[in-house]
Formats: sequence, structure tokens, C-alpha cells
Amino acid sequence: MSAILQCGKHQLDLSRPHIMGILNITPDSFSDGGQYNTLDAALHRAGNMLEAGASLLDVGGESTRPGAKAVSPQQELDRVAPLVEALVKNFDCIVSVDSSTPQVMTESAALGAGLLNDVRALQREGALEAAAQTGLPVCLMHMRGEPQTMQDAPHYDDVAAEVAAFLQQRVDACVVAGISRERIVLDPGFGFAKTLQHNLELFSRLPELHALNLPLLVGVSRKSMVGSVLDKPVDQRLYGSLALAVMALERGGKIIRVHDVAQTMDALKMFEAVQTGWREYQ
Ligand code: 8Y7
Repeated sequence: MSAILQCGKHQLDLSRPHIMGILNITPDSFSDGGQYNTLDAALHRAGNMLEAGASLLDVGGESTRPGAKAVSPQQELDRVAPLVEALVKNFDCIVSVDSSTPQVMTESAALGAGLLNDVRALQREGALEAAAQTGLPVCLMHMRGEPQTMQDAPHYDDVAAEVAAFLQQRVDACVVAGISRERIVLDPGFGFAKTLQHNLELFSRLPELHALNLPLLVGVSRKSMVGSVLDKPVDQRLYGSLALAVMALERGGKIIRVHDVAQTMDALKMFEAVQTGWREYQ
């Protein structure tokens, strides 16, 4: 596995873990009530996340929350492009674009984005080709069906094995399309077409996904698996999310996708101090 992910003009050193800050601009983004839907507010929030230690910022214009309305490619582009452009202009950071739309991938890359994050693992018509053309790395996430219907009784005989098989199949499709393994990050897709039990089992079996020998991205921040276990609403899921972030790091996760960057950074620093840095404290 390559230790360096070349994200446009930035390099991400994957011998250490990183935090990806979530910068949602969808008006119906579920956990911040859409309050950051203006450009200025998003830039302000971006600056705070970077100051707190985020290595990447994930920008998305389509809500993938179960039951969310679909947006047209043009609407998505109109939401995403101005923010990608402004982030690239104002900050020296890796901008990740959360999109399944070929047009958005192409435009975002031209504007200086550094990573393509696709919850549909480049399965949309034209997505593999568009992503390949950009030369950017891609994050392939596991999901079944579409966000609108994915929570309608998902079934697996063996959730970890089936997620791994799906991801392997998407890696193969990428390689055929000209996206080499050095450009691929994998994500089990917590909360996407999975029951609470599936999510918990998949999380506990995260190390099995290392058999694919590619870096893992984990996104569990404020998700329903935290809410269900704790019986808490979305604004009270920070401590549960931090617990899972540390467990993801322990299980080899390399990029942790979160809303609460500063808090997760403290957890990540403690993990790293124990993991590799203890000699420095002698
Ligand atoms: C994930 C994601 C979301 C995730 C990756 C939310 C866009 C739902 N979750 N992308 N996107 N992995 N790669 O709660 O887990 O943030 S949206």
C-alpha cells in the first residue's frame, strides 16, 4: 500500500491518520440544520476546521440522508463549484468533493479539488471515466441502492464479507478504467443500506477490510448508529462519535470523516501519542 496519496498538488501522508472535516452546503443537511449554507459561513467554518487540524475538507451538494430529495446535476454543480473555488483560493488544503455526478467531478477537479468522494463508488453512468480523467484519487464507499430507499430492510448473510467483495469489485472496475490502486481509498459506508446490527458488526470487523490492502476512510460522526445505541438526538452524539473515532483508528482507519474536528483531533493526538509517539515523551 502506498503511504502517499497524491491529491492534486497536495500530498497526504497515510503513514499517519488524518481528519476530514465535513463542510455541508445542502440546505437540508441533517446535523447542522442548514445554518452554514451561505458561502461566507462555509468559509468561516472551513477556516476553523483547518486551524483545528483537518487535513481535508469534504464538500457536498447532495444530501445523502435517507429520504432526501434528489438534486439535478446543474443544481449540484451550482452549490459545489463556488465553494470548491473559494476554498482552493483561500486555503492551502485538500478539498474533497462528495459527489456521484461525472460533471461535478470534472468541474471540481478543474477548480483545484484534491479528492473525489463518491458514496456510489463510481457506479453512475460516466463516473468511472470522468474520475479517471481527473487524475485525482477516489474514495469508493459501499452502499446498496439509493439513499432514498437504502434503509428499506437491508439484508446481508455476512456483512463484512459482502462489503469487502463489493469494494474489491469496484477496485477492479477502477483499475480497468485507468484509476490505479495508488489512487484508491476504501470506505465501508456506515449507515448506508445497513441496520444498526450490520453497522456494529461491520465496525467490529473493520480489520478484515485490510485484506484489500488499501487505505480506509471511516465516517461515523453523529450517525444513527451512535444515536440508536445512546438513544440521543443528533446534537448529543459527540462523545459516542469520539469513542468510535478512536476505535476506527485502533482498527487501522486512516482518514476519519467528522463534523467536530477540534474534539476529534484531541482524540487522534492521544491515539498517536500512545501508538507511536511515546518515545518522544521519555
Ligand atoms: C459518508 C460520506 C456521508 C461516509 C464517505 C453523513 C458523503 C452522511 N457519509 N462519505 N458521506 N463516508 N466517504 O452522516 O461515511 O455524513 S453523508
